[in-house]
Amino acid sequence: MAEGTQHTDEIDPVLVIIPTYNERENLPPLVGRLHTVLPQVHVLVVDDGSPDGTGEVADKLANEDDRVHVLHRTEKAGLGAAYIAGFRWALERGYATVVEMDADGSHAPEDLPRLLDALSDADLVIGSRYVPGGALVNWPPHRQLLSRAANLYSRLALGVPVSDITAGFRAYRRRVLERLPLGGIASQGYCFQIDLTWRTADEGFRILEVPITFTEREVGQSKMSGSIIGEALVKVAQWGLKRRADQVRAWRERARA
Ligand SMILES: Nc1nc2c(ncn2[C@@H]2O[C@H](COP(=O)(O)OP(=O)(O)O)[C@@H](O)[C@H]2O)c(=O)[nH]1
Ligand SMILES: [Mg+2]
Repeated sequence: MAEGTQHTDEIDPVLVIIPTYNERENLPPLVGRLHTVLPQVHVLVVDDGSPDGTGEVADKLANEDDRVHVLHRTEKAGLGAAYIAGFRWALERGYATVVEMDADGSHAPEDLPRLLDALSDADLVIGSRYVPGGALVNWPPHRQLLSRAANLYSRLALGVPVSDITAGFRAYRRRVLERLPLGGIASQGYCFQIDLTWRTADEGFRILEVPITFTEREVGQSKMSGSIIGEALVKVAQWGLKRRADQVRAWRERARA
């Protein structure tokens, strides 16, 4: 553990960060479900100036409920940048646990208590579609194929033993976020999840996967795009090559010693 970090195993207080881009219909019912299951958790909506008015919907929720907060950003800058801004906000305010959750209902708040329970044995808990008990509902075959391929590619390139490395339903202990170089993480799209996973593993933190059921959104549109896939392909290859080179250097040094 890094010097100066808190040596605490407290899970509370918990902040759930929900990044939004055009999710005005999805957000209120989701926050309602979350607070039914876990009344004590706080929510931070990170909205990138959604043209559909999601930011105003979030402001209204925040005005009515002290547990809800909103971070307004001026332009659509990607999932990664939204989460980094949210992580900084959480660290500044002393949250012990920081949760990532999509706004579209794909991640069931009803699964969150199991993620938080698993944190007592871990620093990062990933809600996984690909461990026994995990499931996919209504996800089109081409998205399943893309997700499986991304996971296989990432595992081969990076050698990180995680079944669902792109998963976006996660709980981090604050000590992980304190240790990672948040200012140096440039991943914009969904490869942000891959990026944080290998960095967390490399720092020696314990990662656990718990099964979740991922349900495709019923309202609104996916923001997945060709440029998001392209960014992931290039970045994962770069990280993989660098990690392999580092390993070879370490072997050589050990052989020389
Ligand atoms: N703030 C912000 N949120 C985003 C951005 N891109 C996607 N999201 C949110 O990230 C979550 C996952 O996106 P989604 O489009 O459902 O991706 P999919 O589930 O992979 O199809 C949703 O809550 C989106 O609103 C972005 O550029 N900025
Ligand atoms: Mg989605």
